[in-house]
Amino acid sequence: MICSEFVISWIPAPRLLKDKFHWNDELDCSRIIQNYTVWLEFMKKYKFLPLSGYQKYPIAEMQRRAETFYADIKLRRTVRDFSTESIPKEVIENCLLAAGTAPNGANRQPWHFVVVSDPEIKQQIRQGAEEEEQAFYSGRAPDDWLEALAPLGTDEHKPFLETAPYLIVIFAESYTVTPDGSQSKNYYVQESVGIATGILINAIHHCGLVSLTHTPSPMGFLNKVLNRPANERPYLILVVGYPAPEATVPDIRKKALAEISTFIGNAPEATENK
Ligand code: IYR
Repeated sequence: MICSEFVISWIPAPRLLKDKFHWNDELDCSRIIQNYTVWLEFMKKYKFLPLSGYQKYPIAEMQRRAETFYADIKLRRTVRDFSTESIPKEVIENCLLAAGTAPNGANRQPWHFVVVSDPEIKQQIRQGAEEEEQAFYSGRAPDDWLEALAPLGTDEHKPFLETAPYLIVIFAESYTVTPDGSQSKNYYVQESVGIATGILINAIHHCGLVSLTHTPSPMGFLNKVLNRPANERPYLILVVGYPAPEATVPDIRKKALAEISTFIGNAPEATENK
């Protein structure tokens, strides 16, 4: 027992030991020694680093940051009227680097971002999208869907696909093709790409730009236009730029906290230096 406690506290990431090798505090020394070889092999293969760069804030500061973040992000609006004004490529690059930090399944990072500023390709994307949208709005979409979209004022015309300086076409890698040509499975692909897209939208807003999540359906034409392989599925087109001076947005509201959340339990009051 003493031996087990010693080893468990001495070895980093005891949680991994417990989960992976089913060790627990009640194990005896012989079992630990038996498993220790396995552990050494594991440690040789996988590296762990101390958590660096983590920043803890005093509670008042934490509260202020939460308020400030919300005050800023609630100003984000999905915009459909874009100016043609260009934006620096480095800004897009940094926003993509931010998106690439997203938590994701087994760190497979199953996304690919195609950044389009070429007018000819933008024109082809607009043409492909408008063809699909035409079919959607004039028959494919059920009435209840069209009714739900009515407050947004959308239709089959997508001029922003040509006016906005950048289209970021986001692809989800349903599986990865390794250099030797074999396929390896990706995990939680939709969730992973959704989280990365959320960070990207946030980064773009943070820079003082606007975006539109556009999802022509189906989007298979994007593989052809952008020459992307079969393991990549179009996820959405993020239209990025400045709003047109005359841009308008629909008069819609976000749900209140009580509508979107349920708190269970009375968490003890937060105190400093715990
Ligand atoms: N893809 C179409 C329809 C559309 C669907 C949803 I759900 C929206 O929130 C907005 C639009 C279009 O882009 O017009």
